[in-house]
Amino acid sequence: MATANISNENIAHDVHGHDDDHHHGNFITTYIFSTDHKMIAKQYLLTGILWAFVGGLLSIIFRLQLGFPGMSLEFLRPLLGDWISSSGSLDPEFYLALVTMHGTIMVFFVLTAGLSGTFSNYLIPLQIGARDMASGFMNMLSYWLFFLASIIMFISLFLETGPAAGGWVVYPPLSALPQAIQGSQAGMTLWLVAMVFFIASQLLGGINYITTVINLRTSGMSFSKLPLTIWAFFLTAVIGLLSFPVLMAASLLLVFDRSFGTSFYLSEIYIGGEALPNVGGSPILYQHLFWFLGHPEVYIVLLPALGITSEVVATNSRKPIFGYRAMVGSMLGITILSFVVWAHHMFVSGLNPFLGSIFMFLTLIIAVPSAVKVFNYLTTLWKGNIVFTPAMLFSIGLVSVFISGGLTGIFLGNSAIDIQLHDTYFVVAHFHLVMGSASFFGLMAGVYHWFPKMYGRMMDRHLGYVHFWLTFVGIYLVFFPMHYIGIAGFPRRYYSFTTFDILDTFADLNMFISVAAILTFSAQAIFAYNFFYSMYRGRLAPANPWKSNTLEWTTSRYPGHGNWPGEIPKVYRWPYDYSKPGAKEDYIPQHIPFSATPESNLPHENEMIAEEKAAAKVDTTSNEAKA
Ligand code: HEM
Ligand SMILES: [Cu+2]
Repeated sequence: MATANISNENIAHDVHGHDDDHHHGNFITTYIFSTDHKMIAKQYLLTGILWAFVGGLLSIIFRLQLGFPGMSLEFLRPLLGDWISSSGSLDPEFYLALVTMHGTIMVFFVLTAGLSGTFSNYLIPLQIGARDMASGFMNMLSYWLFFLASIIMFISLFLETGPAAGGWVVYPPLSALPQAIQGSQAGMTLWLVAMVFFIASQLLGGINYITTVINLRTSGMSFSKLPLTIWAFFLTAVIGLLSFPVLMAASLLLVFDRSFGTSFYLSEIYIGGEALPNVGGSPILYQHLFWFLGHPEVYIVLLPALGITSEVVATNSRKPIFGYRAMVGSMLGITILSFVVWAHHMFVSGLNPFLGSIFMFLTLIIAVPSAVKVFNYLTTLWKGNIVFTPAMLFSIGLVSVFISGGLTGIFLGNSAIDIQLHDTYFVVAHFHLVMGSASFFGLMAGVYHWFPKMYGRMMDRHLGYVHFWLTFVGIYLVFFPMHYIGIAGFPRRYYSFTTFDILDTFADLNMFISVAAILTFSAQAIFAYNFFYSMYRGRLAPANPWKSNTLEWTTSRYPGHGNWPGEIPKVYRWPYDYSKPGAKEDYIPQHIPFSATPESNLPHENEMIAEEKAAAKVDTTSNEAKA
């Protein structure tokens, strides 16, 4: 295999006219400092899976505390040492640190890097017909900056004072005052430094994705023929490029406040009876800066998952995606709107109620493009000749959790209602369904769908089914009850609720949630086994196992660096030519010229707008003449 790679590579390079000389195919340049987008994608995927395991484990630890408040956690002492107090319960400060690390790792390292990093890297060049990203070197740098960031964050777990404890949003003044709590000391500095590296990585990656999509599309691959995955990755990169720098600035200013005596976020503040010299800053400024990334971030996480779902649903319904233009339009709408709703996270920050009503209005408009997408998924499924692959189940599961979690967004978006629900478990339920679970399902759909391309082998579909059903049922069991305890007033981020009589009523439900969480987490072992076993022992994958139209399935089983050994295929049609009336097969890949399928060259009804229809008519007649 290694030799095949090298020869492919040489051919590719001759055709391509690369002048770089760094692919000698040795271990380091092939597997570690690789500039091949496919290898970088696999690095992102494996690192993402690793952090998903760590992040999940952290949540299991704090769920134990919440579900079984009286239980002795002594058995965790080998893992947690002094974070288990002498009474056998979890150290309260460490509880908050666990929540913080869980959120940060899951949002940034698993769902941003692991999901978007993997599939943007893997699919952009392969689906648009390019040999690699615009800059392979920057791409490699992007992965390694991410890796460095994640290691810095991880190391903070081993500090004597523990990792950052301030929630994934690390609001000042708590985060700005090292003397406030243990979790504001070195751990907070490492958190901020890690985020700066992570954002640098995201910016390098994003610039590459955008440049590649704009400049390196193969002949015929117009924007209107782009697979929806690529549209999603492209717009995700745009969102990231415009919003991440704001968090980078916010983090740097916070470092200044903490370490260099500035007062960006602090003013007139007393700690332990002592008046601090800070004047003129505002912690609310930080909230604005944070949520200017924080809200778009939820779409940075979600859009790629929605793109993957479009691809998987169309392929496995054997139908053209319904409303391609509406899908692109709604993603554009989401992209733009995601920048103007950030203050819906700040309804209780003392925001002027008039401003609140404007943000409420803008927030509720986002429901429109979201609903358009849901409608189009369902209409694509409607009367489809559905093939229930594991990827398809996870995609349908995504649509389900996206609806369930999206609906509660409409409640929260109303500023008057949000005042009751803010910082309760209702919010936790909302975002875990709509962001956490939906994106996780998108990640899984992507892995099951593209595994055969990435590793040349098939995953076991029966294990995939078991994995899906346990996860799907498990996720609802975990997050659905949270709505109820949230409406009843159960606050988020409380370490112990048993000291308040009123909260005692939730003990049973909390135990239920914890048990469900442990089972759902354990079920992921089935996936891990299937993934790693299939990588080496899975059935060899056929060239195009799902009979899909997109270009990645036209490459060889182990495409070398450069993707296509000879010329890059040209593109003639959009990616959703499934079940065309008159066609011999129920799919016609994008690189098949119209002249090869004259019997079926009339467009699907909803495929083209008027002038394109006219052009297509001319096209088909001339093709027919040729044929
Ligand atoms: C119909 C669309 C949506 C609306 C109207 C909406 C509205 C809201 C509102 C108002 C809040 C603040 C609640 C509070 O803090 O009290 C919120 C929180 C949140 N939403 Fe949404 N949302 C929507 C969709 C989404 C999507 C698609 C995602 C993820 C991809 C998402 C992720 C989150 C997250 C992560 C939080 C909580 C952040 C935190 O406090 O730590 N939301 N949502
Ligand atoms: Cu938001």
